[in-house]
Amino acid sequence: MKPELSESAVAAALQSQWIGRIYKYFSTTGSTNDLLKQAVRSGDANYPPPGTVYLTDFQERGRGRLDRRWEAPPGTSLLFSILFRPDWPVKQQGWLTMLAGLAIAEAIEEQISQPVRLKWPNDILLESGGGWGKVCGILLEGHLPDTHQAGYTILGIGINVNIPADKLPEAITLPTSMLAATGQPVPRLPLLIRLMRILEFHYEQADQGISPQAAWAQRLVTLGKKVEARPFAGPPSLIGLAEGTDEWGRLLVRTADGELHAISAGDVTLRES
Ligand code: BT5
Repeated sequence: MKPELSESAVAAALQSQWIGRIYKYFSTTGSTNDLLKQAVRSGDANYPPPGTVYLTDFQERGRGRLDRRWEAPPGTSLLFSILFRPDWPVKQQGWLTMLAGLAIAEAIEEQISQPVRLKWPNDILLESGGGWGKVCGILLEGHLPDTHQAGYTILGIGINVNIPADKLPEAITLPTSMLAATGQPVPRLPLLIRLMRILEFHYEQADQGISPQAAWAQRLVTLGKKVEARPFAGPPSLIGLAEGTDEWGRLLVRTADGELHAISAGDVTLRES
């Protein structure tokens, strides 16, 4: 039987101009980010082109940030990576995290009519059993241009679409899936097609210098809350009020001594008191 997300099925339904024009499906792989990175490293500045998508139905070594694991039973999720070659200033690369979160939130909302929120910096959340659960994570990996290679950024997306509640993986942040949150299985092809289209729109806006920050920040559950932030670089951990984000997507946390800290990468947990 032809897989639901086969190359011909995606080509026939495609709504986007350049994201997904080149699309490869793998029934199993290690990690789609690794596979696409290999293709980029063995290609040149023009190939594979921006918008190339590699998608799989199962990852043996799916990764989160800091080499954490990303786990999903076969055929239940959207697990894919997209290549970008933004010629943006380095600081603006943070816009990719924001526009990806925004696009994923909008695409999920379209399919299930349930509000989607974001947790700084890269979690996409759905209401599930009285709390916000992580339905999707994103992993951005990149390389700045140098004498040997053109710059690129790979956006890895893992969306828990039809993982049954009792098959959700062990996780730091409460995990959920679209199925677990709504009680209904969700067809994956329309979600993928719409997501590629919406992502393309937001990327083109950013390419024209229009910032995704305001729309992104509006969806953050993190703002106005007392948080514990563990930056990947810098101080080990700080507790304070998440006051806002800056134009590059850094989280601004005010500690009890009145100092404002800007965190560009890390983990955040909400504190009750
Ligand atoms: C992420 O990292 O959330 C990024 C996940 C990116 C996955 C995609 S799938 C396609 C592409 N290819 C890859 O190899 N990766 C990308 P982070 O914020 O560090 O969260 C990782 C943590 O999430 C883990 O340590 C677990 O606690 C938890 N986790 C693992 N699998 C999960 C799942 N399916 N749903 C919710 N949480 C999960």
